Amino acid sequence: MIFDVLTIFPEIFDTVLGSSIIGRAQDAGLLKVTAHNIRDFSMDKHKKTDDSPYGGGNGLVMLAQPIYDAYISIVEKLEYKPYFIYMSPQGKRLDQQLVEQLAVHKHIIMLCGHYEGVDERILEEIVDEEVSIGDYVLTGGELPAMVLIDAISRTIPGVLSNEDSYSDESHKDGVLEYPQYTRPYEFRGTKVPDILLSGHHANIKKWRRLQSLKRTRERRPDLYGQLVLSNEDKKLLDKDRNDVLRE
Ligand code: 4H3
Repeated sequence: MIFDVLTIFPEIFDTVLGSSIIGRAQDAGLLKVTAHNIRDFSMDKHKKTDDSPYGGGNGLVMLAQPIYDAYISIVEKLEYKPYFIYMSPQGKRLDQQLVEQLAVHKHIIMLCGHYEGVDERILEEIVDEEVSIGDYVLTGGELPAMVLIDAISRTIPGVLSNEDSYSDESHKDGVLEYPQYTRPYEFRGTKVPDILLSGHHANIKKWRRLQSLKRTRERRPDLYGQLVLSNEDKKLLDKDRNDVLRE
């Protein structure tokens, strides 16, 4: 999968996306992230990338021309059209379902805005979709772009190791993850739940499923309301309720 990012701060992508799992995936050729400096495409003698808004008001608006030319420099070599995303608080809110939907594209170009935003004509001309990572405003689209690249990348087969594969984790099937423990057995007076030391894999699986369901019910009633509980799930929750009542 290919990600091209249009930004006035290309250097911040190297460290974040060059480290850890995403960095390893890039080395392995599973994905490639390239940050392009919009400033390189400015026609202005001062390499300007922004100007004051028509109609007046505070702040600056990013110029259409350098963004458009940066875009053309990427697509002119291609015989297909990459999917173009503008990171924006006005976009569709990102969740795991949207991540998976976007992961079908083999090539995504992302535009990171600054200041008061970008000239509307760029959005009309080349943007396929606006995506927001949440209902808050940031000073630039770079952090959202990195969030989106990370979230999409870890759904690509081979990016995560088999052990922590993408298949059984929070939000994948609408429930939160169960609690995890590692050594030592006792930490500041709290022991690891006995079931996890029992070696009984079927019971451990049931216990984890129950913890996931209870956690989701407690912390994310909105997600819990959307769940379709299996008969097995209902049995686990019923048994747990009876156990609690008996205590
Ligand atoms: C995305 C971008 C929040 C998000 C962003 C988000 C700066 C967009 C500029 C940039 C515009 C003005 N803030 N929630 N900020 O995903 O280009 O908003």
